[in-house]
Amino acid sequence: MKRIFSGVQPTGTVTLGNYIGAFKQFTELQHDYDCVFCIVDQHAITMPQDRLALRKNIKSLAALYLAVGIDPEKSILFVQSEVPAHAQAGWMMTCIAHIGELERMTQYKDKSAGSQGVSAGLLTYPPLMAADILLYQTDIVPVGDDQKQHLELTRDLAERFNSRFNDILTVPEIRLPENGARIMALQDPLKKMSKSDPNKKSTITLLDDLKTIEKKIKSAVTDSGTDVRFDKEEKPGISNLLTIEAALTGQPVKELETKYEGASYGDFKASVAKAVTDHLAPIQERYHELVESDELDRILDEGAEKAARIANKTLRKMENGMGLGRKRK
Ligand code: ATP
Ligand code: LTN
Repeated sequence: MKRIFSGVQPTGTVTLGNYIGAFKQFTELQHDYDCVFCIVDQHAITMPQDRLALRKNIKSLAALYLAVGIDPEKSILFVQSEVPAHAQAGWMMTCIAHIGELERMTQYKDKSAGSQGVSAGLLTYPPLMAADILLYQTDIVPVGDDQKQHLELTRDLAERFNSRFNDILTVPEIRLPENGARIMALQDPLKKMSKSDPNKKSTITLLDDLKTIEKKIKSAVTDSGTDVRFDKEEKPGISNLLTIEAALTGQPVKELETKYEGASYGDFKASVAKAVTDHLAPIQERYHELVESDELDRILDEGAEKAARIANKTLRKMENGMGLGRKRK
């Protein structure tokens, strides 16, 4: 079976954007691929984090992976810092990456803009992400659209490593969702919905209570027109809501446009809100059963062991290829 790897940062509660762009794909893919999913806490510390909040977010994210339907019998789920091979391989990839190509990453530019004392880790984040992926000889990486540039760099680094040190690493492909690769902020549909957005009215999190979700959708920014039609240029807000409903119900956008012919924005928003709350209610129920359970710790312990077994094999080959340490039998 081909291998899938993906990671999500424990930087706050998972948003509907993360769900549609990433988690939903994960649950669909796990039936046909050998899947490895990671809670990338070492990526989270590239920005300042409160230690207790980070600990809480790690557990919460693990419970959400399971609540949305990741099956630990089928997929490996683990915490990045619990498998040291990531930091080790991350350093090797950092040493073959060029500063210029890292400075060109838009996520780095966005996150460092205007801040003082930007961590060096924010710049060297993409080689660590490359290591995450390459350690598992990954074939496919399902992510949202914002990770495209990091994936292209991962491919370049893998090819560079292979041409300098032997063909050791699999060069991975990106996989974007057909619908919803970039869910936009509710209060500013020209900006992506993001976990760390300070405007909480812009994001729907998977754990928002259902009444709050309804209110947020009802107050989402739209436009001065009256027709419910998909048009990203003229109607980014309406198009975003149509994308959300289509992704969650599986109904094509075209069909939704027909369904809403003649409907008011108010009716349309109420119906989108219902699609979202119907979808999230059972996920929230499972989450609350899991988050404080011993089962969660057991799954993560086992996940880290299984992940380390795969990762260490590649790590040894990489060290051998580069000439690190003494050759071991
Ligand atoms: P942060 O705000 O801390 O940067 P984030 O919301 O961008 O966080 P990540 O942990 O960086 O979330 O991303 C997890 C996954 O969700 C990635 O695959 C990413 O591409 C995807 N993703 C993030 N935001 C969106 C979005 N608005 N629409 C679709 N997919 C998204
Ligand atoms: N950079 C990603 C998180 C991430 C990731 C990965 C995604 C870290 N390592 C490996 C896919 C594969 C982000 O910010 N969403």
